[in-house]
Amino acid sequence: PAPRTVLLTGAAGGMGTLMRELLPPYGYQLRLLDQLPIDGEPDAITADLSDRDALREAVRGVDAIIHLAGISLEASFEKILRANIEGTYNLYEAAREAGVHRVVFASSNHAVGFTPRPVGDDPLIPLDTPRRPDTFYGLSKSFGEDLASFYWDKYGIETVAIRIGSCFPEPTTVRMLSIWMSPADGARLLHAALTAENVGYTAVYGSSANTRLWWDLSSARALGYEPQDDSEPYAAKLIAEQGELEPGNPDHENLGGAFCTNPPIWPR
Ligand code: NAI
Ligand code: 15L
Repeated sequence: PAPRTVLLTGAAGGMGTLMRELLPPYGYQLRLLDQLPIDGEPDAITADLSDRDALREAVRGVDAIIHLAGISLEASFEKILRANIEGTYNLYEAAREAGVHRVVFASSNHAVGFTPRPVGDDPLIPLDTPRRPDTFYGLSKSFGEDLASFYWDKYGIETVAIRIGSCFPEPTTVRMLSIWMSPADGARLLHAALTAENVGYTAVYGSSANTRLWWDLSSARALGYEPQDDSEPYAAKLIAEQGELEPGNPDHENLGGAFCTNPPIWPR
């Protein structure tokens, strides 16, 4: 049967806030978790991913988990280790103990961020491109994908890992024109990832059907995802303000953009 009760981790964050509005119309009953309290949601669970008892409680009785919680940008290795690497492990362990069979994991383009972006007639970036994390953050998403694959092979917990591009109400950079996922398409993709049958471990790229798309959406479409949006209406204004992406500019050469060139935050 299709999942109904879904634990949404990271519910106080940018995407979590958008998905709290957009997912219930699909019929889901959301249980919310975040380290931060959520205004107007007294039943939300306020807990850190390091709190294994709280996670055990949070996953009890849910049909599936959407795992958005974690540090969503570059940070020190120690912080990433605790929130994203150990935190994701703690959540999968809780899922295993409780018999939750489906997780949707928010991976990121930054797991493969050092992949050169397509230029001109270059082919779209395929799903099986080698992992090339661009930050400790991207490294934690790469780990999360492997962790999810492991929990499928070893314990039969299914995961759809979504390498999300940029999920914000509007694209705000020229790079984002190629990887933008509108919030409405984000909800469509999460719904497809929750309801597709026999996904085992599946990774997909997550974006809208952008005119300037850089990657292959076929594995997402194979889940039943039919994107409805395209960033192109935003293109003229962003390009007028920021200029086109420049070949030879190291901030523009790779999928991960400036994540590839920012110095790592170290030590902190
Ligand atoms: P965000 O930073 O706005 O939200 C993340 C939420 O996780 C925050 O509310 C934060 O309090 C919570 N959190 C962080 N560490 C925690 C911990 N140790 N325990 C409990 N809660 C914790 O991020 P956003 O943009 O909403 O992204 C959601 C997820 O999707 C993240 O995992 C991010 O890495 C991933 N993602 C998002 C993209 C986007 O464009 N928004 C692109 C690619 C990936
Ligand atoms: C991400 O992984 C981040 O979580 C998000 O804040 C954006 O920076 C996005 O990637 C991006 O690459 O635009």
